[in-house]
Amino acid sequence: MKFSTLLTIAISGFAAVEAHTIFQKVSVNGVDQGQLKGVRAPDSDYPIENVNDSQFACNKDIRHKDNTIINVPAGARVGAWWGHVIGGKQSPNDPDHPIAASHKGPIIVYLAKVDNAATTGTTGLKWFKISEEGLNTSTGKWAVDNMIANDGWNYFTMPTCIAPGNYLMRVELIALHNAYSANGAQFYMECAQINVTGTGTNTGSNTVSFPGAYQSNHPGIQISIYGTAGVPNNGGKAYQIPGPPVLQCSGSDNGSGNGGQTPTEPTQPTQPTAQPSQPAAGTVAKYGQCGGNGYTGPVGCVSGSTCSKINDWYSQCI
Ligand SMILES: *[C@@H]1O[C@H](CO)[C@@H](O)[C@H](O)[C@H]1NC(C)=O
Ligand SMILES: *[C@@H]1O[C@H](CO)[C@@H](O)[C@H](O)[C@H]1NC(C)=O
Ligand SMILES: *[C@@H]1O[C@H](CO)[C@@H](O)[C@H](O)[C@H]1NC(C)=O
Ligand SMILES: *[C@@H]1O[C@H](CO)[C@@H](O)[C@H](O)[C@H]1NC(C)=O
Ligand SMILES: [Cu+2]
Repeated sequence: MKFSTLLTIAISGFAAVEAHTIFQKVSVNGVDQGQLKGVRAPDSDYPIENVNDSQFACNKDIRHKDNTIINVPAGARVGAWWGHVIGGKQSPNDPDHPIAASHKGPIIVYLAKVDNAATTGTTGLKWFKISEEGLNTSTGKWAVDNMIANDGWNYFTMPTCIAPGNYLMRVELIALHNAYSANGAQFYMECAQINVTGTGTNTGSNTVSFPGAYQSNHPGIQISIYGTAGVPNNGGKAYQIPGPPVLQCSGSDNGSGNGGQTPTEPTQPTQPTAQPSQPAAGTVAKYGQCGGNGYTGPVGCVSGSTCSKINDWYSQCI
C-alpha cells in the first residue's frame, strides 16, 4: 500500500479545522469487505468544489489502491462506509466522524462498465446512476443525516438487472452547507472496484461523463438548504438530485443498455416514462432482499426462488 505517514500527519493537521469525509470501505449483504479493500482513496479528506475538475470521477492523489475486486451479486444490499479521515475517527471523541453534521446533502451511486476494475483508468468512462438518496421531506432527513445515524454506512441495492462483469462503483456525497453561493457545494467521492455476478444483461443507460455531468448552477448543486425557521431541511421543499435518472430494471431501461466504454455520447435523456410499477408486496425479485434484522419490506420471493438467510441482517431470494 502506498502510504506516507508524514503526509497523513500533515493532512490530518489541516483536517482538524475542517470536517470532511472519505468513502473507504464496502459491505456486501452485511459482510464487511475490509478497510480500503478494493477502494481507491486519497489520504486527503478534502472535497472537490469544481464540477469540471479533471479528477471529478474518482478523486485525486489516490494513495490507497489494491488489486482487490469485490464480488457483488446483482440484487445485493451494498454498504459504503464513510469516515472523517482514513481509518475513521481523527480523535477518540471525534465529533466530525463520519462527517460533520452540518454537511447535509445527497449520496449518489454510479457504475461504469470496465474490462478490469483493478487496472482501469478513470478518464473517459461512461457512468450510469444506480442509486440516489436526497432529502426525505416527510422526515426532514438528508442522506447524510441517515448515514451519520448508521455510523457511517450508506446502504443501497445493486440492481438485479446489472450484467455480470467488472465495474467501477463511484459513491458520491454532496455537502450543501455552503452551497448557497456559487461553487460552494462540496463533492466527496471515491471509487470501488467491483465484479457483479448474476444473470442480468444491463450495462447501463442514460450514461454520463465525469467531469461533464454536473452544471454548477443546477438547483441541486447551487441551493440554500436552510429553511425559513433556520432549520437545515430545505424548508420542507423537495430537493432535486443532480445527474441522470436512476437505472430502472423494468420498463424502458431493462435492455442491454448503451453503457460500456463506447465513446458515443448518450442520446438525449429519454423523457421520464411512467414510473415502473413496484413489485407488489410479497413478490421480491430474485436476488432481492426478503428478510433480516431491521428489514421491513416484503418477504415473499417470486416463483422460482426462495428466501434464504445469508446472515442475521440479510436474507435473499435465491
Ligand atoms: C464547466 O464547463 C462548462 C463547459 O465548458 C462551462 O459552461 C461551465 O461554466 C464550467 N463551470 C465551471 C464552474 O467552471
Ligand atoms: C421517508 O421516511 C419515511 C420514514 O422513515 C419512510 O417511510 C419513507 O419511505 C421515506 N421516503 C422516501 C422517499 O424514502
Ligand atoms: C467475476 O465473477 C465471476 C462469477 O463468479 C467469476 O467467474 C470471475 O472470475 C470474476 N471476475 C473477477 C475479475 O473477479
Ligand atoms: C423489459 O421492458 C419491456 C418493455 O417495457 C417489457 O415488455 C419487458 O417485460 C421487460 N422485461 C423484463 C425482464 O423486465
Ligand atoms: Cu467538510
